[in-house]
Amino acid sequence: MSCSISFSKTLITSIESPSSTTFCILSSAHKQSLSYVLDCCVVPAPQRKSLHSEAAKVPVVDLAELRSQGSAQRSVVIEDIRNACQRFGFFQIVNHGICQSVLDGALSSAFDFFKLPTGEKMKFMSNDVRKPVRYATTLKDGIDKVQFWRDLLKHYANPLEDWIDAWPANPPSYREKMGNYSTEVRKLGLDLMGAITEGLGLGSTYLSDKMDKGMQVMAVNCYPPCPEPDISLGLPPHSNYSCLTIVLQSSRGLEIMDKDDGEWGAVEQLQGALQVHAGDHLEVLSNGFYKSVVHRASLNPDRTRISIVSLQSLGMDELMKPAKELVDERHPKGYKESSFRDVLDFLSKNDIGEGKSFINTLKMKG
Ligand SMILES: O=C(O)CCC(=O)C(=O)O
Ligand SMILES: [Fe+2]
Repeated sequence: MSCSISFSKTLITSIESPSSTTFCILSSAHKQSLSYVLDCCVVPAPQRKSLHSEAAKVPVVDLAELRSQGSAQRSVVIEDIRNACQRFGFFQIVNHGICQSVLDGALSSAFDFFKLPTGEKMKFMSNDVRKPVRYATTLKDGIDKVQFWRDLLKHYANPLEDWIDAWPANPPSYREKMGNYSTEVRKLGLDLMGAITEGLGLGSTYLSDKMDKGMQVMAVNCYPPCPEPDISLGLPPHSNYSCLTIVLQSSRGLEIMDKDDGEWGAVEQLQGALQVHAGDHLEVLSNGFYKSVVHRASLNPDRTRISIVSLQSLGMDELMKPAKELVDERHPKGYKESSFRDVLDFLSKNDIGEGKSFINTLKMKG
């Protein structure tokens, strides 16, 4: 989309879309300076976060033994992951092997990027979900009916050498620090996918080649402090389209929906831990044995929150389908096959803020 951008001297930058309608760009600095939430950011009452959401009782999996092939403890970790995926589609991990300095480096480079002047960030601004590097101030600027209280920097990361030169060169250490984290978290994601396919009875190398060559998308979210966190949201309820998502956050803010009773629960912050989401393509692979976790980002009045989301999937045109080993008379094939490109087509045509979900388009009627 080509937009003509005009920088007003007011708090809110306006941008003209091809249909010539002017809309607001509320970048993180703009949002931070507001003492109330603009009408365009008020989410409809049914979507708002619950005033007193209970803590979600999600498992914490200790990965220390994951890398010791053949040990009894490794089987316990595999079983813990299987149970967590089946019950919640979500878990936290400790002893994941990524040093604190790499985690801190990624978070500080993200904070520094969002502190840059709006004009610098706007160089990457686009609503084209197919762009390998893109900046936005909600989901899709000028298109979303409700604007979400977040800024986003999204970039592809695998193979790193193909993409890193297109990442922001400002702040100067961004590429190095985010690159280090992307490399580490990708390896961790491959190990976890091995553990997940092993837990499904498919063996640890079932998808390893395809995942190794697959997509890695880093979604770096910045949620500024929000003066009215009860009527606005950082991100609306959705599930992630990837196989696996690993999230590093600076402070708490994620809420997940319990698939059994539909209740929302706030995920506790654990120092040094990472969060793992089962995505839509894992639900497909498992033929519905695992369900992708529905989640949303809530806001707080006091501090900026950063989350760095690593989405890992098969390659752009590689089809994900239910594993044939998991399809039988009692468990008929429940999902159509689809690729990452199909996900992008879906995202370009649909508004997840309106509750549209990719996985629902794949479900086969029994
Ligand atoms: O901020 C978070 O914890 C969640 C972000 C998220 O759901 C996403 O980027 O898909
Ligand atoms: Fe998400």
